[in-house]
Amino acid sequence: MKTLNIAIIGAGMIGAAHASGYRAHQARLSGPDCQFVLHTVCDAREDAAQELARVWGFAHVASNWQAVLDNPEIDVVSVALPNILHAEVAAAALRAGKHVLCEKPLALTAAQAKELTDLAASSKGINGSVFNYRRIPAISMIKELIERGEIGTPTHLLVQYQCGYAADPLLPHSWRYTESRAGGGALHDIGAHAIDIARFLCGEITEIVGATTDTFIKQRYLPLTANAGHSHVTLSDKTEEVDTDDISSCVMRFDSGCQGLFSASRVTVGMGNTLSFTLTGSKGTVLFNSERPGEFSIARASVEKGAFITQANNPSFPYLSDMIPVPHDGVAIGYAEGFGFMIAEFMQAVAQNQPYSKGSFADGLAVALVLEAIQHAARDRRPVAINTLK
Ligand code: SOE
Repeated sequence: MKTLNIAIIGAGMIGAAHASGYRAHQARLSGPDCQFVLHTVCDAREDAAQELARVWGFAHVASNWQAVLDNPEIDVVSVALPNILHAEVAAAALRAGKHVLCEKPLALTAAQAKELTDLAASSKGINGSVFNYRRIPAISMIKELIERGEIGTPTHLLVQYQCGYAADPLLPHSWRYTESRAGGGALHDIGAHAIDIARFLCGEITEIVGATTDTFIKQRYLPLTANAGHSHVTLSDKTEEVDTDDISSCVMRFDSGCQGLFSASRVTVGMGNTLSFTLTGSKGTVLFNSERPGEFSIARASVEKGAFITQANNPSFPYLSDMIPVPHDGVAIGYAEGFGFMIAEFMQAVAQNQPYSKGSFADGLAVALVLEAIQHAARDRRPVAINTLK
Protein backbone atom coordinates (compact mmCIF):
# COMPACT_ATOMS: atom_id res chain seq x y z
CA MET A 1 0.00 0.00 0.00
CA LYS A 2 1.16 3.50 -0.89
CA THR A 3 1.48 5.97 2.02
CA LEU A 4 1.30 9.67 1.19
CA ASN A 5 2.60 11.91 3.98
CA ILE A 6 1.37 15.49 3.92
CA ALA A 7 3.24 18.56 5.19
CA ILE A 8 1.93 22.11 5.44
CA ILE A 9 4.59 24.80 5.36
CA GLY A 10 3.18 27.96 6.93
CA ALA A 11 0.89 27.90 9.96
CA GLY A 12 -0.76 31.30 9.45
CA MET A 13 -4.36 32.13 8.55
CA ILE A 14 -4.37 30.27 5.23
CA GLY A 15 -2.31 27.34 6.54
CA ALA A 16 -5.36 26.53 8.66
CA ALA A 17 -7.55 26.37 5.52
CA HIS A 18 -5.12 23.83 4.01
CA ALA A 19 -5.07 21.82 7.25
CA SER A 20 -8.85 21.73 7.48
CA GLY A 21 -9.12 20.60 3.83
CA TYR A 22 -6.66 17.72 4.25
CA ARG A 23 -8.35 16.74 7.51
CA ALA A 24 -11.82 16.79 5.92
CA HIS A 25 -10.89 14.49 3.02
CA GLN A 26 -8.05 12.34 4.37
CA ALA A 27 -10.12 9.38 5.50
CA ARG A 28 -12.52 9.46 2.56
CA LEU A 29 -9.70 9.47 0.00
CA SER A 30 -7.59 6.85 1.78
CA GLY A 31 -8.24 3.25 0.86
CA PRO A 32 -6.64 -0.16 0.54
CA ASP A 33 -4.21 1.13 -2.10
CA CYS A 34 -3.33 4.50 -0.68
CA GLN A 35 -3.23 6.04 2.77
CA PHE A 36 -2.98 9.80 3.33
CA VAL A 37 -1.22 10.77 6.57
CA LEU A 38 -1.39 14.22 8.23
CA HIS A 39 2.34 14.28 8.92
CA THR A 40 3.89 17.71 9.62
CA VAL A 41 3.09 21.36 10.14
CA CYS A 42 6.10 23.65 9.70
CA ASP A 43 6.45 27.29 10.66
CA ALA A 44 9.39 29.42 11.80
CA ARG A 45 7.11 30.26 14.78
CA GLU A 46 7.14 26.81 16.35
CA ASP A 47 4.26 27.60 18.73
CA ALA A 48 2.04 28.43 15.72
CA ALA A 49 3.01 25.12 14.09
CA GLN A 50 2.26 23.28 17.36
CA GLU A 51 -1.18 24.85 17.63
CA LEU A 52 -2.18 24.14 14.02
CA ALA A 53 -0.94 20.56 14.29
CA ARG A 54 -2.89 20.06 17.52
CA VAL A 55 -6.15 21.51 16.19
CA TRP A 56 -6.16 19.54 12.92
CA GLY A 57 -4.41 16.38 14.04
CA PHE A 58 -1.02 16.53 12.34
CA ALA A 59 1.55 14.26 13.98
CA HIS A 60 4.74 16.34 13.84
CA VAL A 61 5.92 19.93 13.88
CA ALA A 62 8.99 21.56 12.38
CA SER A 63 10.42 25.06 12.19
CA ASN A 64 12.76 24.74 9.20
CA TRP A 65 11.13 24.23 5.80
CA GLN A 66 14.31 22.97 4.17
CA ALA A 67 14.48 20.15 6.73
CA VAL A 68 10.87 19.20 5.85
CA LEU A 69 11.79 19.05 2.16
CA ASP A 70 14.91 17.01 2.96
CA ASN A 71 12.77 14.48 4.83
CA PRO A 72 12.25 11.54 2.42
CA GLU A 73 9.07 10.57 4.30
CA ILE A 74 7.22 13.67 3.06
CA ASP A 75 5.37 13.24 -0.24
CA VAL A 76 2.91 16.15 -0.46
CA VAL A 77 3.69 19.77 0.43
CA SER A 78 1.30 22.71 0.78
CA VAL A 79 3.10 26.04 0.53
CA ALA A 80 1.11 28.49 2.69
CA LEU A 81 3.80 31.09 3.34
CA PRO A 82 4.04 34.85 2.70
CA ASN A 83 4.17 35.65 -1.04
CA ILE A 84 7.94 36.23 -1.15
CA LEU A 85 8.59 32.58 -0.26
CA HIS A 86 6.11 30.91 -2.64
CA ALA A 87 8.39 30.43 -5.66
CA GLU A 88 11.52 29.60 -3.65
CA VAL A 89 9.89 26.95 -1.46
CA ALA A 90 7.75 25.50 -4.28
CA ALA A 91 10.84 25.15 -6.50
CA ALA A 92 12.83 23.52 -3.71
CA ALA A 93 9.94 21.13 -3.03
CA LEU A 94 9.70 20.14 -6.70
CA ARG A 95 13.47 19.56 -6.82
CA ALA A 96 13.12 17.37 -3.73
CA GLY A 97 10.59 15.25 -5.67
CA LYS A 98 7.49 16.37 -3.73
CA HIS A 99 3.95 17.02 -4.98
CA VAL A 100 3.29 20.75 -4.45
CA LEU A 101 0.14 22.79 -3.87
CA CYS A 102 1.25 26.44 -3.75
CA GLU A 103 -0.69 29.47 -2.54
CA LYS A 104 -1.49 32.34 -4.86
CA PRO A 105 0.16 34.39 -6.23
CA LEU A 106 2.44 31.65 -7.55
CA ALA A 107 5.39 34.08 -7.52
CA LEU A 108 6.19 37.76 -7.10
CA THR A 109 6.68 38.31 -10.84
CA ALA A 110 5.59 36.67 -14.08
CA ALA A 111 9.24 35.82 -14.89
CA GLN A 112 9.56 33.94 -11.58
CA ALA A 113 6.22 32.19 -12.21
CA LYS A 114 7.45 31.13 -15.67
CA GLU A 115 10.68 29.70 -14.26
CA LEU A 116 8.71 27.75 -11.66
CA THR A 117 6.17 26.49 -14.21
CA ASP A 118 9.00 25.31 -16.50
CA LEU A 119 10.58 23.50 -13.56
CA ALA A 120 7.23 21.90 -12.71
CA ALA A 121 6.84 20.68 -16.30
CA SER A 122 10.07 18.71 -15.99
CA SER A 123 9.48 17.49 -12.41
CA LYS A 124 7.78 14.28 -11.37
CA GLY A 125 5.68 15.90 -8.65
CA ILE A 126 2.10 17.00 -9.33
CA ASN A 127 1.70 20.80 -9.17
CA GLY A 128 -1.29 22.91 -8.17
CA SER A 129 -2.00 26.61 -7.56
CA VAL A 130 -4.49 27.59 -4.87
CA PHE A 131 -7.50 28.78 -6.86
CA ASN A 132 -10.18 27.60 -4.46
CA TYR A 133 -13.02 29.81 -5.72
CA ARG A 134 -13.39 27.62 -8.82
CA ARG A 135 -14.64 24.93 -6.43
CA ILE A 136 -17.49 26.92 -4.98
CA PRO A 137 -20.35 24.74 -6.23
CA ALA A 138 -22.42 27.69 -7.51
CA ILE A 139 -19.43 28.95 -9.57
CA SER A 140 -18.77 25.45 -10.95
CA MET A 141 -22.47 25.21 -11.85
CA ILE A 142 -22.29 28.56 -13.66
CA LYS A 143 -19.29 27.24 -15.62
CA GLU A 144 -21.36 24.20 -16.66
CA LEU A 145 -24.25 26.43 -17.73
CA ILE A 146 -21.90 28.58 -19.85
CA GLU A 147 -20.50 25.43 -21.48
CA ARG A 148 -24.05 24.23 -22.21
CA GLY A 149 -24.72 27.53 -23.99
CA GLU A 150 -27.43 28.60 -21.53
CA ILE A 151 -26.41 32.27 -21.62
CA GLY A 152 -25.09 32.23 -25.19
CA THR A 153 -21.75 33.81 -26.01
CA PRO A 154 -20.21 35.71 -23.04
CA THR A 155 -19.95 39.38 -24.00
CA HIS A 156 -19.21 41.19 -20.74
CA LEU A 157 -17.78 40.21 -17.35
CA LEU A 158 -17.83 42.61 -14.42
CA VAL A 159 -15.76 40.93 -11.70
CA GLN A 160 -14.89 42.44 -8.33
CA TYR A 161 -13.12 41.30 -5.17
CA GLN A 162 -13.77 43.69 -2.33
CA CYS A 163 -12.38 43.38 1.18
CA GLY A 164 -12.20 45.77 4.10
CA TYR A 165 -9.26 44.25 5.98
CA ALA A 166 -6.84 47.11 5.21
CA ALA A 167 -9.31 50.00 5.58
CA ASP A 168 -8.17 50.71 9.13
CA PRO A 169 -4.99 52.85 9.03
CA LEU A 170 -4.07 51.32 12.40
CA LEU A 171 -3.73 47.84 10.93
CA PRO A 172 0.04 47.25 11.25
CA HIS A 173 2.52 47.24 8.40
CA SER A 174 3.45 43.74 7.22
CA TRP A 175 4.89 42.00 4.16
CA ARG A 176 1.55 42.59 2.39
CA TYR A 177 2.33 46.31 2.18
CA THR A 178 5.76 46.02 0.48
CA GLU A 179 5.99 45.19 -3.22
CA SER A 180 9.36 43.45 -2.93
CA ARG A 181 7.77 40.97 -0.46
CA ALA A 182 4.22 40.71 -1.84
CA GLY A 183 4.42 41.41 -5.59
CA GLY A 184 1.40 43.69 -5.25
CA GLY A 185 -1.34 44.56 -2.78
CA ALA A 186 -5.05 44.00 -3.33
CA LEU A 187 -4.11 42.98 -6.87
CA HIS A 188 -2.00 39.98 -5.83
CA ASP A 189 -3.80 39.08 -2.59
CA ILE A 190 -7.39 38.98 -3.82
CA GLY A 191 -7.30 40.20 -7.42
CA ALA A 192 -5.46 36.95 -8.30
CA HIS A 193 -8.63 35.01 -7.40
CA ALA A 194 -10.85 37.33 -9.44
CA ILE A 195 -8.58 37.03 -12.48
CA ASP A 196 -8.59 33.24 -12.10
CA ILE A 197 -12.39 33.24 -12.02
CA ALA A 198 -12.45 35.52 -15.09
CA ARG A 199 -10.27 33.02 -17.00
CA PHE A 200 -12.23 30.06 -15.64
CA LEU A 201 -15.53 31.47 -16.92
CA CYS A 202 -14.55 33.41 -20.05
CA GLY A 203 -11.23 31.94 -21.24
CA GLU A 204 -7.86 33.60 -21.87
CA ILE A 205 -7.35 37.30 -21.29
CA THR A 206 -5.37 38.79 -24.17
CA GLU A 207 -5.10 42.49 -23.37
CA ILE A 208 -5.29 44.99 -20.53
CA VAL A 209 -6.74 47.99 -22.30
CA GLY A 210 -6.25 50.38 -19.39
CA ALA A 211 -5.65 50.12 -15.66
CA THR A 212 -5.16 52.09 -12.49
CA THR A 213 -3.55 50.96 -9.23
CA ASP A 214 -3.65 53.24 -6.18
CA THR A 215 -2.44 53.29 -2.60
CA PHE A 216 -4.61 55.36 -0.29
CA ILE A 217 -2.99 54.61 3.07
CA LYS A 218 0.60 55.45 2.25
CA GLN A 219 2.23 54.82 5.65
CA ARG A 220 1.46 52.18 8.27
CA TYR A 221 2.82 51.71 11.79
CA LEU A 222 5.31 48.92 12.33
CA PRO A 223 4.09 46.32 14.86
CA LEU A 224 5.86 45.71 18.14
CA THR A 225 5.12 41.97 18.00
CA ALA A 226 4.76 39.35 15.25
CA ASN A 227 1.39 39.36 13.50
CA ALA A 228 -0.24 36.82 11.19
CA GLY A 229 -3.13 37.34 8.81
CA HIS A 230 -4.89 40.69 9.20
CA SER A 231 -4.67 40.87 12.98
CA HIS A 232 -4.23 44.03 15.03
CA VAL A 233 -1.26 44.04 17.45
CA THR A 234 0.43 46.70 19.56
CA LEU A 235 2.01 49.31 17.31
CA SER A 236 5.37 51.05 17.60
CA ASP A 237 5.60 54.78 16.95
CA LYS A 238 7.54 54.20 13.70
CA THR A 239 5.84 54.05 10.32
CA GLU A 240 6.94 52.53 7.03
CA GLU A 241 5.89 53.32 3.47
CA VAL A 242 3.18 51.23 1.80
CA ASP A 243 4.10 50.66 -1.85
CA THR A 244 1.46 48.08 -2.78
CA ASP A 245 -1.98 48.93 -4.14
CA ASP A 246 -5.09 49.31 -1.97
CA ILE A 247 -7.34 49.37 -5.05
CA SER A 248 -6.66 48.22 -8.62
CA SER A 249 -9.01 48.29 -11.57
CA CYS A 250 -8.76 47.56 -15.28
CA VAL A 251 -10.60 47.08 -18.54
CA MET A 252 -9.61 43.85 -20.26
CA ARG A 253 -10.27 41.89 -23.42
CA PHE A 254 -10.65 38.13 -23.73
CA ASP A 255 -9.58 36.00 -26.68
CA SER A 256 -13.25 35.11 -27.19
CA GLY A 257 -14.13 38.76 -27.82
CA CYS A 258 -15.72 39.13 -24.39
CA GLN A 259 -15.08 42.47 -22.65
CA GLY A 260 -14.06 42.57 -18.98
CA LEU A 261 -14.13 45.07 -16.13
CA PHE A 262 -12.13 44.13 -13.01
CA SER A 263 -11.61 45.71 -9.62
CA ALA A 264 -9.91 44.57 -6.41
CA SER A 265 -10.01 46.56 -3.20
CA ARG A 266 -8.73 45.82 0.31
CA VAL A 267 -10.07 49.07 1.79
CA THR A 268 -13.84 48.75 1.23
CA VAL A 269 -15.43 49.14 4.68
CA GLY A 270 -18.26 46.69 5.21
CA MET A 271 -17.07 44.19 2.62
CA GLY A 272 -15.45 41.46 4.67
CA ASN A 273 -14.36 39.26 1.81
CA THR A 274 -16.57 39.54 -1.22
CA LEU A 275 -15.98 38.13 -4.69
CA SER A 276 -18.83 39.01 -7.01
CA PHE A 277 -19.53 39.07 -10.72
CA THR A 278 -22.12 39.84 -13.34
CA LEU A 279 -21.63 37.86 -16.53
CA THR A 280 -23.57 38.96 -19.59
CA GLY A 281 -24.04 36.58 -22.50
CA SER A 282 -25.84 36.99 -25.80
CA LYS A 283 -28.83 35.05 -24.40
CA GLY A 284 -28.70 35.64 -20.68
CA THR A 285 -27.04 37.02 -17.56
CA VAL A 286 -25.62 35.40 -14.42
CA LEU A 287 -25.07 37.01 -11.01
CA PHE A 288 -22.92 35.65 -8.18
CA ASN A 289 -21.83 37.05 -4.81
CA SER A 290 -19.62 35.04 -2.44
CA GLU A 291 -21.47 36.40 0.60
CA ARG A 292 -24.19 33.96 -0.52
CA PRO A 293 -21.84 31.26 -1.79
CA GLY A 294 -24.52 28.62 -2.26
CA GLU A 295 -26.55 30.53 -4.79
CA PHE A 296 -26.55 32.30 -8.13
CA SER A 297 -29.16 34.06 -10.21
CA ILE A 298 -29.70 33.55 -13.90
CA ALA A 299 -31.87 35.36 -16.42
CA ARG A 300 -32.40 33.76 -19.83
CA ALA A 301 -34.17 35.50 -22.69
CA SER A 302 -35.91 32.22 -23.51
CA VAL A 303 -37.05 31.37 -19.95
CA GLU A 304 -39.64 33.32 -17.91
CA LYS A 305 -39.31 36.26 -20.33
CA GLY A 306 -35.79 36.95 -19.12
CA ALA A 307 -36.68 37.35 -15.44
CA PHE A 308 -34.00 36.40 -12.90
CA ILE A 309 -34.38 33.01 -11.22
CA THR A 310 -32.27 32.18 -8.14
CA GLN A 311 -30.93 28.68 -7.66
CA ALA A 312 -29.56 27.90 -4.21
CA ASN A 313 -27.78 25.03 -2.45
CA ASN A 314 -28.95 22.39 -4.85
CA PRO A 315 -27.32 18.92 -4.76
CA SER A 316 -27.26 19.01 -8.58
CA PHE A 317 -24.45 21.60 -8.34
CA PRO A 318 -20.96 20.08 -8.80
CA TYR A 319 -19.33 18.74 -5.61
CA LEU A 320 -22.51 18.82 -3.52
CA SER A 321 -23.93 15.38 -4.21
CA ASP A 322 -20.71 13.45 -3.61
CA MET A 323 -18.52 15.53 -1.31
CA ILE A 324 -20.60 16.70 1.63
CA PRO A 325 -22.17 14.66 4.44
CA VAL A 326 -25.70 16.02 3.94
CA PRO A 327 -26.34 16.37 0.19
CA HIS A 328 -29.82 17.71 0.67
CA ASP A 329 -31.67 20.51 -1.06
CA GLY A 330 -31.16 23.70 0.94
CA VAL A 331 -28.17 22.53 2.99
CA ALA A 332 -25.74 25.44 2.71
CA ILE A 333 -21.97 25.28 2.37
CA GLY A 334 -19.27 27.98 2.54
CA TYR A 335 -15.64 29.00 2.12
CA ALA A 336 -14.03 26.11 4.01
CA GLU A 337 -15.93 23.45 2.05
CA GLY A 338 -14.97 25.01 -1.30
CA PHE A 339 -11.34 25.20 -0.18
CA GLY A 340 -11.58 21.56 0.89
CA PHE A 341 -12.96 20.49 -2.51
CA MET A 342 -9.82 21.95 -4.07
CA ILE A 343 -7.59 20.10 -1.60
CA ALA A 344 -9.53 16.88 -2.29
CA GLU A 345 -9.02 17.22 -6.05
CA PHE A 346 -5.32 17.79 -5.48
CA MET A 347 -5.13 14.69 -3.25
CA GLN A 348 -6.96 12.65 -5.89
CA ALA A 349 -4.53 13.79 -8.60
CA VAL A 350 -1.61 12.82 -6.35
CA ALA A 351 -3.12 9.43 -5.47
CA GLN A 352 -3.70 8.63 -9.14
CA ASN A 353 -0.45 10.29 -10.26
CA GLN A 354 -2.46 12.30 -12.79
CA PRO A 355 -1.88 15.96 -13.66
CA TYR A 356 -3.99 18.32 -11.61
CA SER A 357 -5.67 20.34 -14.31
CA LYS A 358 -8.10 22.74 -12.63
CA GLY A 359 -5.59 25.26 -11.31
CA SER A 360 -2.10 24.05 -12.12
CA PHE A 361 1.10 26.12 -12.01
CA ALA A 362 0.35 26.93 -15.67
CA ASP A 363 -2.84 28.64 -14.48
CA GLY A 364 -0.80 30.40 -11.78
CA LEU A 365 1.52 31.68 -14.52
CA ALA A 366 -1.40 32.83 -16.70
CA VAL A 367 -2.76 34.84 -13.74
CA ALA A 368 0.73 36.22 -12.94
CA LEU A 369 1.00 37.54 -16.52
CA VAL A 370 -2.34 39.33 -16.21
CA LEU A 371 -1.42 40.84 -12.81
CA GLU A 372 1.84 42.12 -14.24
CA ALA A 373 0.11 43.50 -17.34
CA ILE A 374 -2.26 45.43 -15.05
CA GLN A 375 0.73 46.89 -13.16
CA HIS A 376 2.45 47.88 -16.43
CA ALA A 377 -0.73 49.35 -17.90
CA ALA A 378 -1.28 51.43 -14.76
CA ARG A 379 2.32 52.64 -14.41
CA ASP A 380 2.83 53.48 -18.10
CA ARG A 381 -0.79 54.55 -18.74
CA ARG A 382 -1.02 52.43 -21.88
CA PRO A 383 -2.66 49.21 -23.13
CA VAL A 384 -0.62 46.03 -22.58
CA ALA A 385 -1.04 42.89 -24.69
CA ILE A 386 -0.44 39.82 -22.51
CA ASN A 387 1.71 38.07 -25.12
CA THR A 388 4.26 40.92 -25.01
CA LEU A 389 5.14 39.82 -21.45
CA LYS A 390 5.69 36.15 -22.25
C1 SOE B 1 -7.48 38.08 2.12
O1 SOE B 1 -8.20 38.52 3.23
C2 SOE B 1 -7.63 36.58 1.98
O2 SOE B 1 -7.18 35.93 3.12
C3 SOE B 1 -6.82 36.12 0.78
O3 SOE B 1 -5.44 36.25 0.99
C4 SOE B 1 -7.18 34.71 0.47
O4 SOE B 1 -6.52 34.28 -0.67
C5 SOE B 1 -8.69 34.63 0.28
O5 SOE B 1 -9.04 33.34 -0.12
C6 SOE B 1 -9.38 35.03 1.54
O6 SOE B 1 -9.01 36.32 1.79
